[in-house]
Amino acid sequence: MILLQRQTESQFYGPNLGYVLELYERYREDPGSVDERTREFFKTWSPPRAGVNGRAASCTADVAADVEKDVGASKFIRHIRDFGHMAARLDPLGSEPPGDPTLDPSFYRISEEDLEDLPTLIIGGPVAERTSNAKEAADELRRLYCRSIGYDFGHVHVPEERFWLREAVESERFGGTMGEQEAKGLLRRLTQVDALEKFLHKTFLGQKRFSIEGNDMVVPMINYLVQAAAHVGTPEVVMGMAHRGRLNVLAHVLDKSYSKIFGEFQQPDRGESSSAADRAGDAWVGDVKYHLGIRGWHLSEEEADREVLINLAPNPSHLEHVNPVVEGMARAAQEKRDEAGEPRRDGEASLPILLHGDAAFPGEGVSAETLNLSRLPGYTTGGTIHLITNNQLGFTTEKGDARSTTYASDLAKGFEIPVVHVNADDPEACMAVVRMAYAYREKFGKDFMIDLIGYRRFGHNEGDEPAYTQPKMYEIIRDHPTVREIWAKELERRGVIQEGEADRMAEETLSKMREIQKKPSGGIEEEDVATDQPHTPLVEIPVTTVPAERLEELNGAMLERPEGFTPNQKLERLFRSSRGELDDEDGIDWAHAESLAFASLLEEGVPIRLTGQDTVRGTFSQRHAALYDAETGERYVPLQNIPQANASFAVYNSPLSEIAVMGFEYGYSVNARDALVLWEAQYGDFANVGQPMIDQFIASGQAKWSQTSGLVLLLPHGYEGQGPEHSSARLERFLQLAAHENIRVANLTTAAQYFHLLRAQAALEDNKRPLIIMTPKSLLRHPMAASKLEDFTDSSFLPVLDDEEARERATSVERLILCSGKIYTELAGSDLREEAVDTAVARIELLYPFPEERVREVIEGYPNLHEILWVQEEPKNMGAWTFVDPRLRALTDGDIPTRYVGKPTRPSPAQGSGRFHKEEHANIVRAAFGSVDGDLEEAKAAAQGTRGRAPGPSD
Ligand SMILES: Cc1ncc(C[n+]2csc(CCOP(=O)(O)OP(=O)(O)O)c2C)c(N)n1
Repeated sequence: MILLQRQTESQFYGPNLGYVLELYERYREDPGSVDERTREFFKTWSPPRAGVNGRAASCTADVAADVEKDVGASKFIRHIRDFGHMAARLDPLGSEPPGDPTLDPSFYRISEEDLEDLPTLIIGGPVAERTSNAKEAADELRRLYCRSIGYDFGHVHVPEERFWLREAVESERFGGTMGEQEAKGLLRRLTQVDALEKFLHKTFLGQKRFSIEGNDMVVPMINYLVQAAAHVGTPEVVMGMAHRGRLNVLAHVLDKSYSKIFGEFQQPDRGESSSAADRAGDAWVGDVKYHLGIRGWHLSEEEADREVLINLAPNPSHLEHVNPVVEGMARAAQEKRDEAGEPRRDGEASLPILLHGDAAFPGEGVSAETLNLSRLPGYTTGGTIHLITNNQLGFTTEKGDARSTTYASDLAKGFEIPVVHVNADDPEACMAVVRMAYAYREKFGKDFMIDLIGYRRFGHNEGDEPAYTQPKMYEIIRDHPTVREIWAKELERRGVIQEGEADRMAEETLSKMREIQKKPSGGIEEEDVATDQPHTPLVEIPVTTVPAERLEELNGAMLERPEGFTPNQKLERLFRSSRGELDDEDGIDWAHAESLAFASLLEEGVPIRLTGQDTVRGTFSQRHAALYDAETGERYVPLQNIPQANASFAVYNSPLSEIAVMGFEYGYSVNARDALVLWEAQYGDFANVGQPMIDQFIASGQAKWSQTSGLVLLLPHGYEGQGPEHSSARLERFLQLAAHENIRVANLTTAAQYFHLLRAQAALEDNKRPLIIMTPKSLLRHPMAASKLEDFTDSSFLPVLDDEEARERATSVERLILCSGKIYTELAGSDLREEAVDTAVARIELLYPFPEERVREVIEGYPNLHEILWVQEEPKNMGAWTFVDPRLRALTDGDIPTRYVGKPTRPSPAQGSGRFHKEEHANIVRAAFGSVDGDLEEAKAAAQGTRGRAPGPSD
């Protein structure tokens, strides 16, 4: 209302006038609907009576009718701008747009003649300048907003952006008639796109290619984006897409040669499965050709020396799941990490482009999670260009069954992403839209969504008969001309090309393909299928000790606070007492060890990125990677400020997501090979919300695509009576996925082991592997898990920890308990252990790759063994039992019986009742140290005793 008070009547014009009139109308209908000050203002204000020649006439007796017209006209104009897309002709197959009654002036009881009487001032913007009355202006707006482009911006709340978008549309800055050269170039490109599909269709009959036909404009639109990126010197375009149109994108965006593409069709077995099988045993299993990634270079047309790398991410069949991975890759390319502090981000250093399916985008939750990352400081990539390849069908499913929204793109509106729907049969419109999208990203550094509405010429794949399910639609498609034909006709009409020229162009393109096909093909070239060493063996665990003086210095630096910083007193006291001295008798605890590992790596020039839910503080209040000034709230991150650091340290609380954030970190780790990238789950079991990322990328990315990652997953795991959730990080799942040294899986028991394993992970170079660590909860502060300074300075990571005490009396040991993780502290801390002089307790800290030799050494170190027990806290069908059992048997040739002590098989990982949990664990420990013959009975009885009981309260 300040606006109203400050301005006199004569100052209201254009959108302001419209706004005031609308408000005035509301006031007249219901004075209570406007605020007090506005009411006061309207008591003495009269709406202007507009004449064609501009200035308002003063209010007269017919003011009410005039006001109604003025307000109606103003509303009508606003609705064209906001809802014109409802009347736009967006469907190439000619279906009627839904329309909207508010797009007709009669809805406001005004006629076209009334509009002629009104000035353009009421419209405002560039259209007002080139028209002479409201009728002309409204016609112009209908031309802009209701033809083959639907601008859907009403949800954008930032005024500056909204005005920019409106101005862009109405000035036609990105549209207008295309110049001859560009128009011809576009015809050439569409001819190539069309010819490739037709050629593959005829030549390789029946082979799947997921043709792009019906959405051919995808290719020139992406071409434009790549060219625009090259123009401003963006070094990398990172793209994610699914199967649809991928071959065409490979050929005409990434310049993959026709001969290679044809070669793969000719030798599908070679292209799609294990071309590298000879070298890599049967580890490198490959992937189908429409999933493979590729990296290609594109030269800027204007400046030949400007190259842009186009990085098309490989993707699994799991639609939309590559989205966060691409975002992570793009972010990695945007950050400079070679100096201390936070990484420095340059949003122009990469351009992410995501292609979506019209069924998959609204349907798959990962789409929403990825959009939610777009403006978060730890995840933003300065704007992603999204393009829905909307063919109006998802396999056989129509939109009414596929989504609860009007448009396939509506999800984006919740994130205030501007949306433009465009008819894929109008090439000029499509190019205008993509230009606007790029310019918007440049200007605001935010996402933009293009909903490219086309159709699908064939079935879901080329073997499918679409007429079974969509007979009417396919009747139309059968006779529908291709966009190439439509554009060629238009250019003929404009006189840009001669009659017959387009046909000749098509014939030449096809015959070139025939020529290439006739030449003997080399088939697949090596770099297409394997960009990395597919099967580099793991290195030996390196030496990762750090001298005490260095650790002392780093520790001291981490305890420094900037001048004037007021720490939280309680936390500071805690820090000083527990982290002050490295060699005090309590030892170094888990989180402290982690900070020392990070500090030492930063000193060695290894950048670190650590994210997860509440990770900055740590779920268990253990980490405190950032400190907050008690008076100002200002944040201080010691690891970003230690003078020894030679690389960046990034730590972010993630949004409440698993799948998108895990995918993001995977992508980041793939593209930031210099960095140690860690994702932490709040509790390990929540990681299964991101299971597709684990299955499809982390565990198998290397086998399918030679994509290597050194991502670390930190998964809190351990049975502490907290209920079925919050206990298990599903260790068994990772062990089941483990093969050909694809990942490393650890279940650690000491702070020093954690320190060394983090450092060992950072040391991986060409042989990167994801590392899965079961991290502790109660062990974070458990005295048995704390380590002495010499464990950091003199020892490296040990895959197996033998029982040092029992080793002294090795010949008297008859029973070897093997275990992993937290149950060790229960076994080793038990009074029963003292008495069990015939028993040794050893820990397997690295479960995969299984440290066979070390385990053998431990077993052979006890020459009088009668039996080996595997003791675990997880139910029998979970944890590591089924993984270690055959391996132990193989190691001992069955000479020493191996037995299981623990819970029976169960459908749910943990007890609901804390009390029963305690009892059961006590029984497991008793059974483990029980007599050699009767050991299991007690555990069994304990387990049976709890079976069937009602679980206790849980969250
Ligand atoms: C996560 C997931 N669920 C199901 C499928 C099976 N599937 C493959 S394609 C497809 C339809 C996709 O439709 P749309 O998103 O419109 O893309 P289009 O194939 O039409 O381009 C389905 C359901 C899949 N690949 N991924």
